[in-house]
Amino acid sequence: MTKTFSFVLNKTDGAARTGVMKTPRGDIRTPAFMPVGTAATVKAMMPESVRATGADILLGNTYHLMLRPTAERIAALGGLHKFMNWERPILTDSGGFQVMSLSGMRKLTEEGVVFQSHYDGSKRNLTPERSMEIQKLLGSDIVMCFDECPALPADRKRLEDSMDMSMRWAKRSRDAFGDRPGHALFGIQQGGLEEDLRKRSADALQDIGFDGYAVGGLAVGEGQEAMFDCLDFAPDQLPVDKPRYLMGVGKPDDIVGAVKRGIDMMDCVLPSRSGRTGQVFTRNGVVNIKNARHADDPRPLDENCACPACSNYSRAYLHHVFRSQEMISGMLLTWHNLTYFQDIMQGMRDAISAGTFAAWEADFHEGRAQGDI
Ligand code: PRF
Ligand code: ZN
Repeated sequence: MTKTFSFVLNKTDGAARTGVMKTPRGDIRTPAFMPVGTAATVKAMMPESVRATGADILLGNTYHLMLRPTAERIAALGGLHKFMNWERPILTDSGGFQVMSLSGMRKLTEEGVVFQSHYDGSKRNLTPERSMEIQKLLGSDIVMCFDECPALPADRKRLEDSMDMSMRWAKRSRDAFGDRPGHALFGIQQGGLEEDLRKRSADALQDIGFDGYAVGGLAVGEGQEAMFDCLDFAPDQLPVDKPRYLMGVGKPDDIVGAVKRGIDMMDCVLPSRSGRTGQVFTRNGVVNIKNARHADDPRPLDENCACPACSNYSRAYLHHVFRSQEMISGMLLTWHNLTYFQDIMQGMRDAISAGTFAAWEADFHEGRAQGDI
């Protein structure tokens, strides 16, 4: 097993890429989808079940874990992997994005951000240096720089100032991270939808030097078309030989469109969160299991899915347990959704390897209903 972090690009097909990130905790096949395990759990799933869906890596959150149970407590208990019983790689987000979307009162300065915990209202502080310290205490394999992500639309001056500050924070993150063999530090590109700002950000990050590069600041209100327009140039501004991570994306068609444009990894709460709200993603479109028309339906959710929900239960049963608010509902639907997302990733990896990505993509879009099925 490797002692350092590395990325091997195996094959490209158009702009789409397939390869593998090697880490001391195991390989991550790309394109990769990372299930979100915010509070040291992928909600409703045992870690071995998450693995069974095909996940090579999970995402954890600095923001939530620093507040509860605290990074120091997790470190004292042997680190996040041991704490949550997931021995494979973990990527942690750096906290700034979650502060902006979740915390109460917050104040942003050059130094960092002061905010109120959304759990108990207590006053907290996060800086690039503290974020690096927390992610080290957690034992994260892929550490994210501390950045600021403005919501879109935003005016150009705001995007530019924010991007410049994120680049200064990227340098401070790099300096604070130091040299940690086997652990990777990823920079985060910002700059909204502006091509020249994205380019300046990409160049600033490459001057500092990172093990991988994220495209941040997308999927924040701009819509799919604008996001794809940005992804038509943003990944190309980043190094070819390093992984590219699109943060917080997305729906199945967002993921496919991002991979088509040269993205290697993504994360999103959608498959797990939707599993708990009864929204099911399938090859044919979205199924809302709470809909009364499933009440007598003996068919599985998706005949082509090998997950436990589809192998062993009818839509009628899944409808019943959802309506009855039984815990197995969230468990089965999350398992299905995560399986479907991982099946898409495997399909894309295979197609890129075979040089048939365009045909795979056409097949993916064919017959998908826009509304509920
Ligand atoms: N920065 C960080 N985390 C993020 C984002 C970002 O821009 C996004 C944007 N979609 C999701 N998560 N640090
Ligand atoms: Zn299934």
